[in-house]
Amino acid sequence: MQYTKLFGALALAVWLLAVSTVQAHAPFEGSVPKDGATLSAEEVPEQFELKFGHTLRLTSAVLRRHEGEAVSLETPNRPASEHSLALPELAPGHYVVQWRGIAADGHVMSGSVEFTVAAR
Ligand SMILES: [Cu+2]
Repeated sequence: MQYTKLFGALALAVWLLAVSTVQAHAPFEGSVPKDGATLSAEEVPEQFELKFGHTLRLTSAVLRRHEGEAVSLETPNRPASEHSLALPELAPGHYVVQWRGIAADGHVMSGSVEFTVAAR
């Protein structure tokens, strides 16, 4: 009986921890351009947008061109659920944006988005 109660209390504690952790995170909800997108030369964006389910402070975002140099994108140093980053002029090629941020609960998050700018 005692063991059953103890086990039940432990299971509840683990479940509550799991639920609070999931809710506290700032889930990645997408970007513009989308991951895997292929853009025509006419669609080349001037901004890179990131969207999260909760507020997150972006600490860095780096744009890399395939076999090319890495460029740091300026990140607004404030918590927000949507971020819009100015892009340099993009020549045709394959690009990767690697971002890092800190969610409101202090968890470090990171991810990357790849897209291609097609040649004319
Ligand atoms: Cu978290």
